Amino acid sequence: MGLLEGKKAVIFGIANEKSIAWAIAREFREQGAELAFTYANDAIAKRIFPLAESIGVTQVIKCDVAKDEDIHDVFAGLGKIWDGLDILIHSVAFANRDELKGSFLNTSRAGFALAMDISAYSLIAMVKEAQPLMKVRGGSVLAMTYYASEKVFPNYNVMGVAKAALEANVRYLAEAVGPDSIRVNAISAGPLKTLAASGVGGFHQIAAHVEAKTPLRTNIEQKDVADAALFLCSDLSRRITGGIHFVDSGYNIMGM
Ligand code: NAD
Ligand code: 0WE
Repeated sequence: MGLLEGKKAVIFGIANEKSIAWAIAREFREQGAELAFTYANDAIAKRIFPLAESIGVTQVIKCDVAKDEDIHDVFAGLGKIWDGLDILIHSVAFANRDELKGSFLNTSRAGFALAMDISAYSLIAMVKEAQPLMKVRGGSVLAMTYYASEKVFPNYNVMGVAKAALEANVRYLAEAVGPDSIRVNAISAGPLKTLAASGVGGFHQIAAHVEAKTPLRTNIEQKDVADAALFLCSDLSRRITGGIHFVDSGYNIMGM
């Protein structure tokens, strides 16, 4: 029997077959969960529908997380077909490309607001709409973060500030929905070559650095994150909430 047998999960953030959220989706399906996907825009639709079909997922809903009404409609729709919701995966981040290079001093007011809105605020909006459905049986919310929230990484810039806000959101939300037996956690993943990491100047150098300097001397894979996500969204982690859990080959423990 799968660890997620009988559970219903909604997953935000699949763009293609390299997405962290796609690895999580496959793993959750193998473990018996019933899934719904959301996607940002029409450009992604042509990729996500075949992926969904390949693992028997029929609920695929358009949702721009910058829009309250889109988020509302996702959960209103799921409430009509599902008797409660057990799992919510937030695997979404965005900053304008020109904010992710050069000096942090050049961060614009609009660029700051956009990165915070899509990458951090959206978690609050989702949990607010999910709460009525999730409190039926209790549930687990999981977001994706990066260590550049805590330490300065070149070029990550405004995204580092947005991830710091996302991690604080995890703690505040965990307290806010804990009485409904809803848990909220984040995984802080090591660098992965996904769409969101493509075009990042020097990604190869970052990966080489991790391989040379981490305690485990290896980069992570999407499956490593999916396995940790399975634990954090299953009943095995029933008393774990509000935490940031590293899946990074141990990178975060190093000083020099
Ligand atoms: P990805 O590009 O596959 O996923 C990012 C997703 O965000 C995409 O599906 C994109 O459509 C979605 N998105 C962006 N703007 C949106 C909007 N307005 N509305 C709805 N969706 C929107 O890349 P990924 O690496 O799988 O990223 C997933 C998460 O993991 C992100 O939060 C990212 O910050 C985090 N993360 C990534 C890495 C890495 O190195 N790749 C490391 C740690 C954490
Ligand atoms: O969280 C991320 C990706 C965040 C991201 C990436 C992009 C690129 C394309 C957010 N918005 C955009 N907008 C775009 O237009 N990661 C952890 C991967 C990542 O992104 C970096 C990294 C790493 C690692 C950006 C700069 C430096 C390193």
